[in-house]
Amino acid sequence: MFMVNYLLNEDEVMIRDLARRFARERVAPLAAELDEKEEFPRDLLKDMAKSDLFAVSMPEEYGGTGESLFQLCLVVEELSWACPGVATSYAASWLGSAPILIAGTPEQKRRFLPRLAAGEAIAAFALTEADAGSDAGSIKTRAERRGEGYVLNGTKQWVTNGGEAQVYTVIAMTDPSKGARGASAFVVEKGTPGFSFGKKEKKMGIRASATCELVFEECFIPKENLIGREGTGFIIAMKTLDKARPGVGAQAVGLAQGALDRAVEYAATRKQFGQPIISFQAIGHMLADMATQIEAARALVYSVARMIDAGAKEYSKESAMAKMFASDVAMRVTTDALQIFGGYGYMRDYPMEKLMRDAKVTQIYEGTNQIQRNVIAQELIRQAGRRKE
Ligand code: COS
Repeated sequence: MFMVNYLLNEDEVMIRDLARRFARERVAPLAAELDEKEEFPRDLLKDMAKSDLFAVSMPEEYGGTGESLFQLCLVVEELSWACPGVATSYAASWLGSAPILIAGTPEQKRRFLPRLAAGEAIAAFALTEADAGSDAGSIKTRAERRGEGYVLNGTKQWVTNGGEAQVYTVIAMTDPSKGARGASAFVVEKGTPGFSFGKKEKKMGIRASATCELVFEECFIPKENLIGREGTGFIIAMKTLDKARPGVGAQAVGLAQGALDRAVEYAATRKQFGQPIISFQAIGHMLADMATQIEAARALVYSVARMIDAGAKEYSKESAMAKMFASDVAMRVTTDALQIFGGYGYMRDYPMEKLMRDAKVTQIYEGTNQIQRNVIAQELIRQAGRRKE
């Protein structure tokens, strides 16, 4: 695969190559079967843990390779080339860990991060509810102060890694009268009395990932499991999403690259009218547009991840751009790649229809692309206001 040179350092090349080898040798051969059976890739994740992939973007003092969102994006991109569902299960564990990384106390970090960095446990992030998707501030799950802790009641929906994860970061209302400012973040461990799992969703794509309801019924959580201060849960959730969205961008880039590579290979070998279809300008131009869009998306995702790693204080806008742009590219590229495969592309024996199904969710989850545009527009308005002052 030829790529623009992104000046990766030695560690980054090593991690990318490790993830690439794992993705192509171990994940790719299983992708169709995991999709067909809607099976969670437990064994693959265990082997990823053995290869230290869960240590990526975790602090060194807790067994990680250092906090680098850029490296996480490289791994997610490579896994997505092979199977976006497997990549989702992997990336969602980092998403679930992010509230602890962002706002956890040293004690909470000591308790949870070593297990997560070693891949002995995986994490999940629970914000969305049946009536609170884009409008995340209107969640109803309640965390009521009682004795030395809180009692959780409510249901979370569409939680990636739900049922499979051991560690859950959950956003719940401690003071519903305050709206978004009345939310708080908690860590809840699997097995806590009063915490159970509802229905496992049947999805259109990323079917190798588990998506499940979380049910809290009089679930007591010790106060040591409150992340940050009471009332900061919504902000922690938004900061988590700001950091995680470039990862969705990386997923979109990886899966789009996977679709392009397969389409080029197909177009170079498939003959019609006595010649490989790649020699027809109609196909060549489609491939050229696909390759260019992917490179533009990759450049944006990488530069936003680098910007965050470099310590930028404000990056909601750029993070939303990376997620939105790359996922829109992925949808277009997979649609065109399927078109190049023609009738074969529509058949489930070929990988195109799966990649197109997998691409769709990247425009929806971690904030729909309409919400990303809102975030970007609001920031533009804010910046214009600042310039006037
Ligand atoms: N970082 C820090 N603070 C943020 C923030 C961010 N990225 N986004 C919002 N806030 C703060 C606001 O500054 C505001 O604080 P004050 O109450 O002190 O003014 C508060 O949070 C509420 O923000 P806002 O008024 O913009 O919230 P809305 O109710 O309009 O909700 C959100 C808009 C942010 C929820 C919406 O744009 C969004 O992102 N929805 C998608 C949610 C999502 O991604 N869900 C996926 C679930 S996880 S897979």
